[in-house]
Amino acid sequence: MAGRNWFNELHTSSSGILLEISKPIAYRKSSYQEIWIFDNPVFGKVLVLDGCVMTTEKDEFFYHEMLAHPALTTHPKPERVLIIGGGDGGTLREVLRYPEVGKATLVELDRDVIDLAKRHLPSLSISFSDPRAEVVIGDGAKFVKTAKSSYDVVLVDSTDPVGPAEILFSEGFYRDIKALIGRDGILALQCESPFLHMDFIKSQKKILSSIFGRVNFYNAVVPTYPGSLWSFAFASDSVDPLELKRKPPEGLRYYDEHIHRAAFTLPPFMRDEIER
Ligand code: AG3
Repeated sequence: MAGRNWFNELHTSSSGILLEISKPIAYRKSSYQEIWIFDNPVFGKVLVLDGCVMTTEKDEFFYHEMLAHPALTTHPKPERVLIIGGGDGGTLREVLRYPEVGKATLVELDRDVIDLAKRHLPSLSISFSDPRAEVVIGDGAKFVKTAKSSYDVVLVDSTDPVGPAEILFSEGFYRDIKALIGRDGILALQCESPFLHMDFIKSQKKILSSIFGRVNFYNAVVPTYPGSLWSFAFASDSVDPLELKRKPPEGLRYYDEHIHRAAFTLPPFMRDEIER
């Protein structure tokens, strides 16, 4: 270990993740946060915001495929998609795999995240050049309050629910989204770790259930995230999350029809907490 450089992120007061920095790639203090990209021999380039690992080149597909595809395979006609956050571009790339999607609008608070992703994370940011992609630099919570268009699917690809992202897990924000997607729309969001943040997940279930007719959770493994098992919420009024309306696109590496079903099957420790 000596003579080598290490990054660590604490996930609890007494555990966390340790990654070697084989090469620093970029550092920027933006108006909102500290953005850091470094190289690691196992995970490739690692994107860190305010000390938290957001994604890595090698394991990003677990998360981005699982945030996007469950909603996109189950919506009857996903033509317009709204992504809140997601400045690295990974979720946008997954959304635009569907020819049905005519327009994907991504609302990111921090233009520096997009700028650095375009420079240093091309495998994630590749779809910013797609003509169907529209980028809005701004506050996602304000955007949904004043948006004029409606959407079929809304995906919230946020940081942890602290600081600027806290509002993206609030009742008011979800109500504004509900008004934009109507009865047939789907909201999917990243919802932290069932192993470490069960109370948070339960509180989200309560808030979402007061607004949407059907609220389900599903899980995926994300090797670099706290607790390794990550949850997502799936909310709508009319869509059955287990009824696939189309085949997933070719070339995915984590998601398929079988993973879809498996992901919505919650392990007992989580199911007991959530269904109580
Ligand atoms: N959004 C969820 C990251 C949460 C990780 N938390 C942490 N490391 N403390 C990721 C955005 C990627 N597009």
